[in-house]
Amino acid sequence: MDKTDIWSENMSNTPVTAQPSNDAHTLLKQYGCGPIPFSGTDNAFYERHFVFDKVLDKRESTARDQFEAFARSVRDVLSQRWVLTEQIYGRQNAKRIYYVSMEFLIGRSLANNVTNLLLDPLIQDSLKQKKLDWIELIEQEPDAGLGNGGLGRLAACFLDSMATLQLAAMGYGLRYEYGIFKQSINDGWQEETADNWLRHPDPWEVARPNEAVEIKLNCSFELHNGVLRAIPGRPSTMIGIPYDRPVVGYGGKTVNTLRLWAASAADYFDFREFSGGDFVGALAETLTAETLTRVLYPDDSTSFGQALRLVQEYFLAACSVADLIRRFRKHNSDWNLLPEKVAVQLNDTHPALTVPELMRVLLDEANLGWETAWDLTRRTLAYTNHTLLPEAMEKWPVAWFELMLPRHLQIMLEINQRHLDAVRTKFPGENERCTRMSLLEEGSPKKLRMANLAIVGSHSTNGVAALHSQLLRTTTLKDFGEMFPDRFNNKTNGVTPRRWLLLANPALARNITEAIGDGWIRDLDQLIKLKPLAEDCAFLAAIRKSKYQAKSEFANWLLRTSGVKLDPDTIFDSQVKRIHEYKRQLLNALRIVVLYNRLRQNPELAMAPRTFLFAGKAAPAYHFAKLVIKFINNLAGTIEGDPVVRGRLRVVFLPDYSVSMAEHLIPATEVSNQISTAGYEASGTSNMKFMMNGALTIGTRDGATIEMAEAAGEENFFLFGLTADQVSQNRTWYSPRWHYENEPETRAALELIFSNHFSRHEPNVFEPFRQLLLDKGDYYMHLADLGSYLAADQQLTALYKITDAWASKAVLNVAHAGRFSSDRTIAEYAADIWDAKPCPVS
Ligand code: 26V
Repeated sequence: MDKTDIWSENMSNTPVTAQPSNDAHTLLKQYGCGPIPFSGTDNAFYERHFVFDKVLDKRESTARDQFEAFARSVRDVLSQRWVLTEQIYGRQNAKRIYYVSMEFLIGRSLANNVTNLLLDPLIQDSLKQKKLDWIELIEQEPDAGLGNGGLGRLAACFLDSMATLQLAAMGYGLRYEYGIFKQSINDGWQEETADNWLRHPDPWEVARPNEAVEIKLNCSFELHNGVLRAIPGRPSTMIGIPYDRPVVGYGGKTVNTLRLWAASAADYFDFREFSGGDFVGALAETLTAETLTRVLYPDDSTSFGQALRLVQEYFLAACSVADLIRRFRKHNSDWNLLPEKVAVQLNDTHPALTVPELMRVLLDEANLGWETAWDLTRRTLAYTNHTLLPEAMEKWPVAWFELMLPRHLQIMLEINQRHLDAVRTKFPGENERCTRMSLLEEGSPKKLRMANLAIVGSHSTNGVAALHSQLLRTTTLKDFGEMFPDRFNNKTNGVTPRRWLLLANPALARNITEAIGDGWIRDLDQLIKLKPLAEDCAFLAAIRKSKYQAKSEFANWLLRTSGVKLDPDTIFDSQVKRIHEYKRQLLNALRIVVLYNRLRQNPELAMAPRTFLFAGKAAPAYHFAKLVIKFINNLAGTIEGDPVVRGRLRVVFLPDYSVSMAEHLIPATEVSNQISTAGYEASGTSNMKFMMNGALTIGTRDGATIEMAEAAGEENFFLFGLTADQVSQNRTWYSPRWHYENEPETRAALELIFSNHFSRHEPNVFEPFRQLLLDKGDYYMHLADLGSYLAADQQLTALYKITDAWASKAVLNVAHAGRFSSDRTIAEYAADIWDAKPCPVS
């Protein structure tokens, strides 16, 4: 990529104040906030919210009231920029980018918005004046968990980068009343409870009932003995109400919008019907629509095909298409301009019904012919794939479309017919190819394949790291790669350095800024200037000090929030992510069992004291993943109870992993575990966050970890294990039993587990591990990689003893992390897929 137009334009585009100004009035004036003081008098920004929003005496306020007042005053500061941003986009008739995603894992917004508005100095003054505790204030805000994991957090990082790069972009998602479940641990087992994150009014969101849209389904629903049943042939309507949240670009110039749709049928209560006695039908309609956006589906690996999830997906697609078309029509009368003025990025196949929905609007509402509608649709839409796991590929029963969306089914069947004609023309006589490429999967029930729909209905299909994109094109989607070679491309993921470095790790951020200035915040490639400092003893000492500070702060936070005490003089070694077989938390646990065995056998053995940190949620129905959580907790308990190893090895499972927890844990981590079976982790993004926070990675050659090691030099990584090629070749002859029989440490670790050493009171609870690892062929090849994992681990702990050598590698990792900024990723999407230029708001 040439560094794209975006980059150069962006660089000349200074923020509201190039440097955070200490002069509060000047800064506020630049946000159009006139002479109102931020705090002080009763009429000040902060104080007036108690009186005028809450009708409350400030002295009677709770911590939550104070958070709301504070957040509302920050919102006041950004509001005029927010209005102006949309005005300028309209005035310029800018090309709009729409990022459509079922998930946005936003986390907390207060500190992030303050940072991006450059309000930090002002806020610190004001807090001092008011004797408010910043930490307590920001912890009042619920962590907006509207996502499962990587895919949802990526969407949130992208919003930050799109606003920072001044793109006329908007996110579309669903306003789930309940986000990802809260996880607690009971007797080692995961338990789930509802995440009622909207219990209190959310100070960021703005409801816009005036911009509500109507969505029609060809069936209704009724409640029958507590079960929701579809009634065919009786159409119903849902209302989508937009709730907007500000997305502040760094520097505070651009304030974009994340628009989340809430379903409602309240306005559609048909009282005539109601009084006529058919109140069950009317009630059921209300119930369905209002339940529709009630909860996020917490499964990120299996498409277990719940009808309600399909309706959620359609609802997102239909609301978003209606909204973006309305905005397009406001400034353009010629439908042919659609691809020039609108780019829609589909975050996985979850919003893939955007394809037939846009077709429907162009055919039935704009009255365009098929060829024109198809051409406009394809040139407007683009699709990102985030996984190769076959079980995560979405397929929906044709019968459900017959029932709910017959017009969409008709359109999809027509798309399929024309698509298969084209396949037959290009590959005459290849019937099997046609069967594989069809949007329809034969069988009972007959299903529609959403990935095929998204590829055929768009002009771009991208993977999220080089290896993943290559595997997509050459294996999983090989037929499509051959049919449409120009459509396939790679966009390696990135993460926003504002949240993940500047905000999360102030000590390291300060080190960096003191050494190279603050240009890195908007141009992360500037971190390369740190490279020569990897040899500078004073700088290495400063880096060690900031890491120790982050470790201590994390330990304090953990003690305060959960009572768990950590020793910052041990190595902090982390694996935090969704719990999944392919991510191999079990492999990590086996490594720890081996180390534990070594110490039990030889208590005199010199071994650096270590703290192994785990966090992550398992899908509620994923029994094996839940058993892994149980094992980690039992392992933690057994080690803690064993006087020989206590204080030398420590295992901690931190319940309820969230964006906020990651912001504390990642800066404190020294060793990042990225140990998926090669070929299965599409990209990974926590790997990048750890790297830019100066952790060293122990990992497999998978996803973006490969590119990270390439950037920093493999000598600065601890890579081990089978490559993706070897994994696919070894599939046929791999024998986990061979490892069990020939590797004494592997065998001893497994024997210890099977002897109930970690389950004295729950005999045989871990027997499924025997079946998985030994009897059923160990699909994810844990045993194949355990030996080399241990060898890499040995090298790593040896290096740790040489403090300068370790710090030097940490600096080299940070210095080469520039490429993993989501600014770079977004600049590539803008240049290669969206053809979008910045639209500065000035
Ligand atoms: C999958 C499914 C399957 C159907 C049911 C609902 C549902 C919900 C979420 C998902 C997400 C699976 C895909 C995913 O999260 N992929 C992750 O995307 C990250 C961002 O690109 C990437 O870094 C991770 O490697 C990849 O696993």
